[in-house]
Amino acid sequence: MSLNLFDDAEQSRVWHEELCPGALVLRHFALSYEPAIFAALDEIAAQTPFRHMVTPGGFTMSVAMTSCGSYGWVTDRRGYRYDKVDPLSGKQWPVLPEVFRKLAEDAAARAGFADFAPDACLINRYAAGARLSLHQDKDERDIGQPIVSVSLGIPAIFLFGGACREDKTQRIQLTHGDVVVWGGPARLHFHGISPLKEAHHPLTGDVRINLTFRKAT
Ligand code: MD3
Ligand code: FE
Repeated sequence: MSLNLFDDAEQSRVWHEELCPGALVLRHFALSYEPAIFAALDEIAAQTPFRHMVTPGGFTMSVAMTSCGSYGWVTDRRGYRYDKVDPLSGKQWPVLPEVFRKLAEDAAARAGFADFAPDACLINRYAAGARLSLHQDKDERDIGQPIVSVSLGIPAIFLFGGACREDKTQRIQLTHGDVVVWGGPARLHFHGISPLKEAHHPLTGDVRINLTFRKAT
């Protein structure tokens, strides 16, 4: 399904694609928030740098990560969890920038989640070759709340499976400015990112940045 919206000039190039019930792609939705997003990202990375975390199984992730908001997502040999403290600095994560909150809430509202109130934003950075293997996001307390993801920079092939790991996966290209709202029946679907191909984007250089907004607690 695809339809055009002409509600205001800046959002006039946004269109919707439903991947399955509960998974709505808002193409170009983040473009009107762009300058403020990049200013905020630079400030966050200066306070809490991107780092390659280690999984409980002992593998170093190819994706570099950081967080902002009341909670950050961390993994180490002890397991995966949301934590109020950045293990690198020993301090709280940077506050969720206003533009991030607005973008996440506006996108969720577009998809029918009028009272989404994210308390965590995981920021993933992919260089060429980086990937994220098939997984579910189920560390959040209330899976009735959606996750909002924002893609920036070079494109990625997103793998979108079903409720079981064995279910067949759709491959969807996510490009700069695309926002996806994942809720309802899609909330616990398996998903991942294929190894990124080398590319260049004027705003991010040779990387892809993905923001995922969550209600962790
Ligand atoms: C589908 N990130 O951080 S965003 C993650 O592009 C993650 O960095 C990917 O998977 C990335 O956990 C994919 C798309 C996404 C995020 C959360 C989902 C898809 C989802 C939760 C449920 C179903
Ligand atoms: Fe995920």
